[in-house]
Amino acid sequence: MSFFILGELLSVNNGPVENTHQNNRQVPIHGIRDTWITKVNSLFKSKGLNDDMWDDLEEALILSDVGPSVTLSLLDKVRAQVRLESVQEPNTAFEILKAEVAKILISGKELAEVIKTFDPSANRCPIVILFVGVNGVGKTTTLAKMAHMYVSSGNKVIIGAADTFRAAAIEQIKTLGEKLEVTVIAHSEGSDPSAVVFDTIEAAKARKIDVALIDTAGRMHNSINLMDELHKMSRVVSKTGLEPAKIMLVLDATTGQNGLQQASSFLGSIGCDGIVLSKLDSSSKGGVILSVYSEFNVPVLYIGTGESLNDLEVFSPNRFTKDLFTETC
Ligand SMILES: Nc1nc2c(ncn2[C@@H]2O[C@H](COP(=O)(O)OP(=O)(O)OP(=O)(O)O)[C@@H](O)[C@H]2O)c(=O)[nH]1
Ligand SMILES: [Mg+2]
Repeated sequence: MSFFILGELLSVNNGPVENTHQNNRQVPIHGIRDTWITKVNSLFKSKGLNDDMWDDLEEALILSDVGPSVTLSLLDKVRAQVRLESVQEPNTAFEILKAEVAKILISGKELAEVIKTFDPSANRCPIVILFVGVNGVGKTTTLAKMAHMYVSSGNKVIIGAADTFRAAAIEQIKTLGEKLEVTVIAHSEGSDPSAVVFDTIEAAKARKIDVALIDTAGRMHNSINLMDELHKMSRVVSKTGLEPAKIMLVLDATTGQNGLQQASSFLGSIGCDGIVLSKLDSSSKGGVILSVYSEFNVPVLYIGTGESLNDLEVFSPNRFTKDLFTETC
């Protein structure tokens, strides 16, 4: 059986706009070879189309983080079509499932259009991006990866250390800034994060910077004060006369459905312009991408595939779907 290697599938050129931010590495991702779709494929092959198989399929999808509601809706559609067309062949049923998976992934907002809004050459600069999410999901690491990506494509970048909650966060981002040779605007621990945002934007305007990346403290979606603080940071950007800040929600792929719950609350409170799914290299459950697509009307723009600066890839649903199908046959 050929294996579906997510990292390789997603690191492929997907058109001129995405290419601006693309690194073209082919990354062998360890630990996620045996993904949900390979399990599903072998279920079809080994069991045939009996009740037992449909039950196992439901379980396999849920355990793979596809999520209960997406799983049930997918299976309803596949079974209805299998009945309608009197399908007997497991392979044909598998094809129907794959077609339904494809519909979910390509029904999201037009990715190229959204990616364009993050492209300095197509927008009024500086573009300001706030990285938000719960504690430890990979916000700061993702910010550094994106800084690296922007710098590598010839853009001028500045970083705002608006996680003033703990001193270690300020040191962490300063160290990354030194490594990237990017200026970091920082205040002291405990200071007002909105003031950091303001100073970062002033510096960005004065220095004709293309992109200002703002690191924010991890926060639980249900903390009203902390969510208000995010709103305030976002308002500061609008008041400076720039385009509204782009909210980049970082989601940890290893937290599966819990992460999705948190994300949905973030979206309900502050909204977001794009999602980065971090730590996909540590997750054997690629199915979470389906849940993100079908539950939120916000696209996954990037995926995190490791801890180093190069480990960020543009997520390409078309490519993902196409290769998913060919690799599992
Ligand atoms: N394997 C892997 N690890 C990652 C990835 N992204 C981030 N990490 C690791 O996750 C841990 C937390 O990353 P941070 O970037 O500090 O997370 P954060 O959201 O800024 O954390 P707080 O500021 O404390 O809320 C670090 O050990 C990172 O190296 C990824 O894509 N893959
Ligand atoms: Mg952080």
